[in-house]
Amino acid sequence: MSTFVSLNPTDLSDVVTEVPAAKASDIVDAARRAKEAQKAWAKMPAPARGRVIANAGRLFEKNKDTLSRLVTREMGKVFREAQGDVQEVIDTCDFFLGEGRRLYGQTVPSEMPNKNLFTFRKPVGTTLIITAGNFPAAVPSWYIIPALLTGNSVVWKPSEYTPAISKAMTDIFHAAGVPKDLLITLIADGKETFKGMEQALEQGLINKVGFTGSTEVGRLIGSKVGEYIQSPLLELGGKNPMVVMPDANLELVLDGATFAGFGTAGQRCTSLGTMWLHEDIYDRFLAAYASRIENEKVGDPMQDVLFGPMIGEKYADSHEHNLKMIAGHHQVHGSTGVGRITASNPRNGFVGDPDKGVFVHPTIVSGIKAGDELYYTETFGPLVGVGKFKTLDEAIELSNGHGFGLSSAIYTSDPNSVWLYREGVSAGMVSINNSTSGAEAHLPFGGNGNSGNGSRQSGIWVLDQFTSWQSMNWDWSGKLQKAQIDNEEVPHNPDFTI
Ligand code: UN1
Repeated sequence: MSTFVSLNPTDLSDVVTEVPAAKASDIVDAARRAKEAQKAWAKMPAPARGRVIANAGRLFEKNKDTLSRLVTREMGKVFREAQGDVQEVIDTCDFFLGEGRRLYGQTVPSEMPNKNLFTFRKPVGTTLIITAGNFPAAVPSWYIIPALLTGNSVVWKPSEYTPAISKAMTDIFHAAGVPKDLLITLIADGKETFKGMEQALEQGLINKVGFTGSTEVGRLIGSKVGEYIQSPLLELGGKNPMVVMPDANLELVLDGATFAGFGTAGQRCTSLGTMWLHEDIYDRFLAAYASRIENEKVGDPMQDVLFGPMIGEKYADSHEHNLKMIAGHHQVHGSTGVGRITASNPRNGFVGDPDKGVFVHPTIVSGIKAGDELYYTETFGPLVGVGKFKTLDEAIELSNGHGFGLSSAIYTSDPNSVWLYREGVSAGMVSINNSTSGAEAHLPFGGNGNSGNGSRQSGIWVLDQFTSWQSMNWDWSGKLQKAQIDNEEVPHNPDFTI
């Protein structure tokens, strides 16, 4: 039997867990069981489902410290961020436990007497949720919690890099009262997952696919799901811009760009892609940013560091590959080397032993221009581009021209720039004087263009992903009243003038 072994990326000799690798047929079986389990769950009153979500929230709170430690151990983000990852699960439970008592439909007036119109939300059915390793707790919860609350079942395929975290999460949901077959978690590779998804769709076992990951895979999933007349929930890549106007508070920008670019080792879909600095502050800010990043601590994620290891070897390899996009007209800043941090390619002030884990140098690449490969490629690692602009119009064009549209930020003290940027930028999310990353759990989360198909997660907006509207009309007049045809005209004088 083949298995997945997950290793601690801070210390590769620490085996976190080993789990069986699921096959396509396991995914189909799971979807069949989940479809069966959904029937009774959908009949349960929504407020009762809300109570189950409340139980889950309490259990996540009780287990926050243990789960956060596991997040740091298995995935490598610094402990403070791991706590944030788990807190976002709790926040999502807080939001949706009350939704069980709302899930509002509408009463709508009819054009006929003695007739009433209504709308109801109906669960879509069985969902297949495929998530990435960078937010192993928060992002899955953005799918699982609203999907369950609205009466659906879930087959969850988490990242192969975080099986222990996803098992712990699943156990918590089950302990909270979620029936076993209503949430089934399987670890499979991409190929088997895709095959399983296709077969489950073919057999009518799945009604919604949710996917967080690369644009490339999102495109494959989107086209396949489209063949079955379904629209997936897609949360894909980003090349998130941060525009700095000359009137910005540069101390604030420094903090924002440090966290946005290098928090989670740049492995957030909301991580900073390219900073666009107004020409008047370009040299000054670039020097300050380079020196800040040079002096930040990198290393053991349980210590006080800016960032820890990459999620795993694959992510470090892809970072090294991305470094090849650095061209002759670029300059490199931010560390004592580029690529892997090792004893022979050291980082000043590294915390811990770099040779034990998967660590890479932070890299700032200045001189970015619109035509560069680095301008339009998502890098998903501690690599930040810096470029220059003259006018706000130009900054807006640079913010949009790569075709992604997830997160964006502008730093300015001028409200006119704020409103013009908000209107002009194509991203689904805009931060004003704040990092591109760190979205709150109850605002719509998602992107446009290469970042997504316009679907949104979180808050009330995700309800439209996991429910479909059913309209009902009830004619109690005792006769057939034909809409648009049998309507009474109110007598009036069309020629009247005063
Ligand atoms: C992701 O990287 O897929 O806004 C999600 C943020 C986090 C979520 C990131 N709350 O940075």
